[in-house]
Amino acid sequence: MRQAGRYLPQFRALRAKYDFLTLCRTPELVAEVTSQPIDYLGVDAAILFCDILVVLDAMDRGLHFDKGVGPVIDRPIHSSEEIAQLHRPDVADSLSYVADGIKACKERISVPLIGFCGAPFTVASYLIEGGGSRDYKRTKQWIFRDPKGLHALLSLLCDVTIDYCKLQIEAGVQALQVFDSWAHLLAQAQFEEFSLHYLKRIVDALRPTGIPVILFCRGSSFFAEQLASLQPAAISIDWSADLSQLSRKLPSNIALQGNLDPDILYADKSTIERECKKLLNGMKDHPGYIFNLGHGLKPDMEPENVRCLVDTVRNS
Ligand code: 1CP
Repeated sequence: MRQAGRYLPQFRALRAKYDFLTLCRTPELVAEVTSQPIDYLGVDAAILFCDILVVLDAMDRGLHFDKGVGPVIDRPIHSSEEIAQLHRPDVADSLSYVADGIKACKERISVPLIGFCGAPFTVASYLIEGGGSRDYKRTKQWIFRDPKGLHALLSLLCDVTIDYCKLQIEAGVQALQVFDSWAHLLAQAQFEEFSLHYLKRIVDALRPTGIPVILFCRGSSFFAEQLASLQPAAISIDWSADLSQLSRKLPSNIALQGNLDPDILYADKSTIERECKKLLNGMKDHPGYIFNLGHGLKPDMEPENVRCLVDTVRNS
C-alpha cells in the first residue's frame, strides 16, 4: 500500500517544490521519494513512486494532479466514437521516464522493488469520469447503456497495461501489484465481466516473466475466490474481511497480503499494537503471509504511528 504517500513530511517538502508529474518524470526524485519510507520505516520492500494514471498521460488525455483535488483528466472519454480514436501508445517511448525511475531506484535501494499498475476497470473509470468521483455515475451508466463500447475501452487499456508492466519488469522491478481500487462498485457478475476478465489477461501475459503478480481490489474480501481462480502469486485483501477465516477458503499456494484497517493508525500506540498482534496471531500458521494494510495510508496519519506498526510486526 502507499508508502511515501502524502503522510511523510519529507515527501511533502519535495512536493511543495515540484509538481506531481515532475516528480514522476525525474529519476533522481523518483529514487529519493521511493527510498523515503525505506529509510524511515525499514520495511521489507519498496513500492515505486509513480501513479496508476500515468498510462493516461501516455495516451495524451491531459493528466494533471491538482492540489486539494487529486488527479484530473482534461480529455475524458464519453462515447464509443471517441474510443475508436484512441491509440495504443508506444510505452517504451512515452513512459520511458518510469523505466529510468526504476533504474535509479535500483541503484539506490537495497530491498526488493515493487512496480505497479491500475487495473483496466479502475483506469477506465478515471478516464470516463475525468478524475475521481463521488458516485462513478458515468462509468456505471456505461455498463448498462453500452457494454460493448466499454469492453472496447477496457481491452485497449488492458493491452497498454500489459505493455506498461513489461516495461517495468525489463527495467528491474521484482514484483508487480495491480490496483483495482474501484472494483467494489461492481456486483459479482459485473466484476467477472468488466474486471476479472482483464485481470486474467494481465496475469496470463506476465506469467512467463516469472515475476510475482499481486492482485489488489477494493472489494477483494468479496471477490477473493474469483481472484484466486486466476492463480496470481498473491492476493492483497482489503480491510473488511477476517483474514484468517477467509484464508481457509483459498488455495494455499497463493500468498495472502493484508489487511489491517488503515484507520487504526489514528488510534493510540497500544491499540495499534494490539490490533496488529491480533492479525499476526490469526495468520501465524499461514505460510507466505505478507503483513500489510487493507488499503492506503491517509495524508494526516502520524508517521510515528506507522513506524510503531512496522516495529510491532518486526518484533512479533
Ligand atoms: O504512496 C506512494 O508513494 C506509492 C506510489 C503510489 C501508488 C501505489 C501513488 C503515488 N499512487 C499509487 C496508486 C494509486 N493512485 C491508486 C491505487 C491505490 C489506492 O487505491 O489508493 C489510485 C486509485 C490512484 C489515483 C490517485 N492518485 C489518487 C486517488 C484519488 C481518488 O480518486 O480518490 C490520488 C490522490 C493520486 C495522487 C497521488 N499518487 C501518489 C501520491 C503520493 C499522490 C498524492 C499526490 C499529491 O501530493 O498531491
